[in-house]
Amino acid sequence: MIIQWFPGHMAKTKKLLLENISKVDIILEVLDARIPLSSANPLLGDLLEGKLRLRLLNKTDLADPRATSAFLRDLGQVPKQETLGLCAKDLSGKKKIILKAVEMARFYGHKGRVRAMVAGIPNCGKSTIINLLSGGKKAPVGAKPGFTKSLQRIKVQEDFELLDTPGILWHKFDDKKVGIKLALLGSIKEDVLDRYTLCQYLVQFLKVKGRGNFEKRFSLDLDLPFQELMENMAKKRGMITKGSGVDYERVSSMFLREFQEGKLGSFTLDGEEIDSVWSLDGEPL
Ligand SMILES: Nc1nc2c(ncn2[C@@H]2O[C@H](COP(=O)(O)OP(=O)(O)OP(=O)(O)O)[C@@H](O)[C@H]2O)c(=O)[nH]1
Ligand SMILES: [Mg+2]
Repeated sequence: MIIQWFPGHMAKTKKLLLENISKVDIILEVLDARIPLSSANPLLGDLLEGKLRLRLLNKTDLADPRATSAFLRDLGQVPKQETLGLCAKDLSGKKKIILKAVEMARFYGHKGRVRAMVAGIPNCGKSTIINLLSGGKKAPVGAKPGFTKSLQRIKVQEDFELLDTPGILWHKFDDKKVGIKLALLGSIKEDVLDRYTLCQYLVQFLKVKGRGNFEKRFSLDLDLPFQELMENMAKKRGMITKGSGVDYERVSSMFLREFQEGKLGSFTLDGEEIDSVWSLDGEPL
């Protein structure tokens, strides 16, 4: 498995991020509720230097609710940091975020309008959250990682304003398990990891967590030898042709997409409980 990263890009991203951090009072750090640990950037704390930080566990609609509650409880126990669960597609999130951000700022003595910016790794929902807060169409939303480009301030209400441009955080790539989880959820550019192999890891995961949903959806036994399983999925979805046979690339993409969109259930991929039953060490079977 190859995971690539480009140091030049990272240095530029970091400089921009530092510039924008200096313009705000609070950072809204977006995490994917399905991978609250793997979608966090451990270097962000050093860059923030005591700045207020509101962590938003986004996409809770796609995560295991029990795991989300546990993460919300455990992540919020730090001074100057709070954590909120959120589905950015749900309009009620707007009020929750602003209330909490203003409350934190007031608690720490900030008197004027609270200036905020959204930050997070690719595809965690930054643009969707900016749109939710601004109520406008200024920040483009896209399904592919790395979509956001643009910059301005949006006055959301008298006591709260937001930078239109999110801070892009880079992934922590030193841990192979983190890389696999990020790729499974579509947070790493698709061509970085081989999708067929990713599906092998996904099958391993579903065997311990989501067998029922999968077997019902595809009417297939998850214990079939992997290649046979993929072949059968391809047949069911018409991704097989007489001339060229099974289109493994297409069936892999479909499988991953359905998992990412929650069609196979609501799952959390981080945490001791899942780590103890889903081994990402070594090559997939
Ligand atoms: N189900 C669900 N989907 C969400 C949620 N938030 C965002 N999405 C979807 O996740 C995908 C990525 O969202 P974006 O807002 O574009 O993410 P981003 O962080 O701006 O991504 P980049 O600009 O690529 O870094 C889109 O397809 C959104 O519709 C959520 O709370 N629940
Ligand atoms: Mg974006």
